[in-house]
Amino acid sequence: MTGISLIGAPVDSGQRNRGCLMGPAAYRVARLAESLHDLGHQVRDLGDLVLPPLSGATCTNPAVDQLPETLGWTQVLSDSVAAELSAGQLPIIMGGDHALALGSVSGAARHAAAAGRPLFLLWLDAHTDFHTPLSTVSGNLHGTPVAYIAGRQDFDAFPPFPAPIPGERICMFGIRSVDPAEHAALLKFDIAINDMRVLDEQGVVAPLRAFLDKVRAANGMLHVSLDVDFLDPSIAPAVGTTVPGGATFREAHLVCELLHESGLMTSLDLVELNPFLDERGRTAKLMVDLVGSLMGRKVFDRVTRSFT
Ligand code: 4U7
Ligand code: MN
Ligand code: MN
Ligand code: MN
Repeated sequence: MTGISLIGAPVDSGQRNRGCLMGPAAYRVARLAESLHDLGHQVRDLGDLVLPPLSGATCTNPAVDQLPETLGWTQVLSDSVAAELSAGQLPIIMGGDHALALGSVSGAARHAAAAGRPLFLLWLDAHTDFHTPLSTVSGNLHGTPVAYIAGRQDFDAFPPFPAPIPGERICMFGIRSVDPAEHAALLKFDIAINDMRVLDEQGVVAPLRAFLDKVRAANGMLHVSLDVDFLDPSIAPAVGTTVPGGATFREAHLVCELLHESGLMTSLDLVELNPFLDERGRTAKLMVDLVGSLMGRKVFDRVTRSFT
């Protein structure tokens, strides 16, 4: 039994394709809390975070969109995630676009530093999200969190990232869209980038086990950030930035099942769900199903249940 805190983060400032703010409501409609409760967990829904008053922050890159909003979300998310971790809870952030990870991972990093444990990051995404506010061409800040987390420069408007995560502690899965500026920057970091080619050749098990072994050996904390576009758009259409060739239903469940068996995950982001683009709730339902696998549901239970 795990004490889980659901944190609603209606963040829509990281990109221009509006609708992610409806994500937390969609997870509630798809019965995320109830499904976790049925798995035997103690679940608290903390409701939705509220955007604080905005600063007048600006950026020298004129493309950057909604910087003050994203700064506000970063602050409240960091505080909320750090507080839940300190209270011994497993925070699950119901997003919201991926800009929310600027805050959620910052909160996890603050807590890990205070607890004297190293923080590891598993990034499940089609994209590397390794832009800085100065390198982004689209200006969409949902493409920047990993650069912030890894301690890259040029995040002048943001609070310095507490205890940046060294590349060796970051692992990506599902990558199939990297911009030239991200690619150039990634060459200087030792991040394990398991792109779709790696998953085609090796499957998910070997590379994931290798990473989880490192987390376990270091007695690390593990933040998992799950972007809907990690999944193939044919099974998860409710996302603004679809990229063909993503993880299949079984690959995604297997990742979640292995994570559950490891017992290592200490916080989780669910990001980029845009319910406005969904088909009869199927993406929201799939995400709730995947969280079920992450939190202990076995395929056998699913089979049994469909016969009762
Ligand atoms: B997401 C992109 F150009 N790299 O910077 C950009 F391809 O959180 C996409 O992973 C960013 O969905 C995608 O806008 C951010 C683009
Ligand atoms: Mn992302
Ligand atoms: Mn993405
Ligand atoms: Mn996206």
